[in-house]
Amino acid sequence: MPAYRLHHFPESGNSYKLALMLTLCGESFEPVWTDFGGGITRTADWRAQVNEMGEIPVLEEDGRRLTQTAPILLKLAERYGRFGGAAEDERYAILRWLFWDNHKLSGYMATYRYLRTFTPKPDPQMLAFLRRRIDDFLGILDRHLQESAFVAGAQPSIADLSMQAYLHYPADEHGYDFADSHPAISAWLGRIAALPGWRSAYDLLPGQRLQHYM
Ligand SMILES: N[C@@H](CCC(=O)N[C@@H](CS)C(=O)NCC(=O)O)C(=O)O
Repeated sequence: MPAYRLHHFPESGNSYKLALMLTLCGESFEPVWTDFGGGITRTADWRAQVNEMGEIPVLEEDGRRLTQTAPILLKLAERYGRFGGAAEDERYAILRWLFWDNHKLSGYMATYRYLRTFTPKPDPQMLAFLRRRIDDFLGILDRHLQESAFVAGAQPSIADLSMQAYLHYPADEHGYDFADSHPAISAWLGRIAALPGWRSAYDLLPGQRLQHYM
């Protein structure tokens, strides 16, 4: 198997998606802490050297840089034969929820949590707009999980690993008490955390932490 290096920062749920997948597949990786808070991913140099899209995470496989968690998770699922779904219907469901997660759940939650908790003076109107959108997405997910143990069916998949990432962080960061507001999501997070080898982001991703303003 390749030697992995993961460019990350600990608060990055997107980085955590890959760290967790590798860990559950029994792999280790060299963590490369990135000064996201200091703005390095916005520099032309970093974009030229590391990721033209200006985003964390970046996963290096034997020096080859890969970006975008969804296709990376699909690639790892195929390589390790884990969390990729068995039947065609299940694989379709995984893709469907991965797209939804990237566009909606993770996309909005990452932005909301970052503004809310890790910036000194977030715009209240912006926070209210994002929160309304996330409330809708969480309602959709909670209803889905009332009927299904995992996102794409009875078995855990990379869609679960992707979608749980931003929701598993401490409640004081994202501002939701899921046990109270979304019991099916809360139970699902518990099922994922019970997977053998599961670890939290702050356990898996070392490095300097962002200032917490809340
Ligand atoms: N769809 C991307 C999202 C990556 C992403 O948005 N990463 C954040 C940090 S967790 C970032 O670098 N944001 C920079 C920006 O939006 O300008 C993925 O799945 O890898």
